[in-house]
Amino acid sequence: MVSLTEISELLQKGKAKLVKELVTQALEEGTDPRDILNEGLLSGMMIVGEKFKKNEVFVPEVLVAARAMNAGITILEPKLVEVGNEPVGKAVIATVKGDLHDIGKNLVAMMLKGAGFEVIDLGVDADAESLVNKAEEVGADVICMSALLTTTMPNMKACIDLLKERGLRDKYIVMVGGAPVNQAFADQIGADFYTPDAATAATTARDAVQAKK
Ligand code: B1M
Repeated sequence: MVSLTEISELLQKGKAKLVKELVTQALEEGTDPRDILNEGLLSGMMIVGEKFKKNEVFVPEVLVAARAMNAGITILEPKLVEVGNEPVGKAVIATVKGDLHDIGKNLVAMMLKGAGFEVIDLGVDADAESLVNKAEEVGADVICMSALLTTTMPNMKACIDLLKERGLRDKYIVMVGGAPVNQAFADQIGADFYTPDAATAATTARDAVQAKK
């Protein structure tokens, strides 16, 4: 039986190939994919984050751990995504301008797909213009923004301000999240929803779109 602690430890060491192998094996053994995600991958990344904060590891180590995390997520994705029959709506998602962290954003995108959304992912470092323009172009229902840096959080407000400026604010459900973001900040910038994790983001988005229709 694959130990989830071992997956976490291999992720911390950046062993992408082994993480991939053990995640595959754990799935074959019938381990719940959500447990592999939470107790294996995410718990490993949390430890890396703590060490990064204390200067016990540096950017290169964090990068290889992030690669191992993505390798594991690629294997888990089909199991985590159970797309419903009816398309729920369209969501445009990005990590905001100046911010290159994409692991959490990718998880939110994956869970949104699982909740039945068509997801248009603008990647990282997306400015307000590109988010609003893309939402208009595709006829999105939801705009989802992720930020991991306190310095990039204000760029979420820039997007909401641009929507207001163009008279489009009420057209979209605006959702924000990421480690430094909280409900108070979401209220302050006028976002519709803050959610602490990817799974809650997806169910909240689905409920909000259905309530608006
Ligand atoms: Co960076 N980094 N990083 N980093 N990094 C943090 C965020 C930091 C907290 C580390 C620390 O000091 N402890 C710190 C920020 C401090 C601050 O702003 N207060 C930091 C820093 C300082 C930096 C650099 C400035 C370092 C440097 O260069 N000196 C630099 C900035 C680069 C840039 O963006 N311009 C940098 C770079 C990097 C790497 C490139 C090395 C790498 C990113 C790789 C990648 O993403 N492809 C990296 C990583 C991996 C981290 C940590 C260790 C892990 C982040 C992560 O992926 N977590 C992070 C420490 C930490 O957060 N504890 C850290 C796992 C992920 C699943 O969680 O993204 O929070 P998260 O997503 C969660 C929820 O937040 C939520 O769902 C997910 C869970 O289900 N969520 C949403 C996310 N988005 C959502 C949107 C929603 C709803 C929920 O609605 C729309």
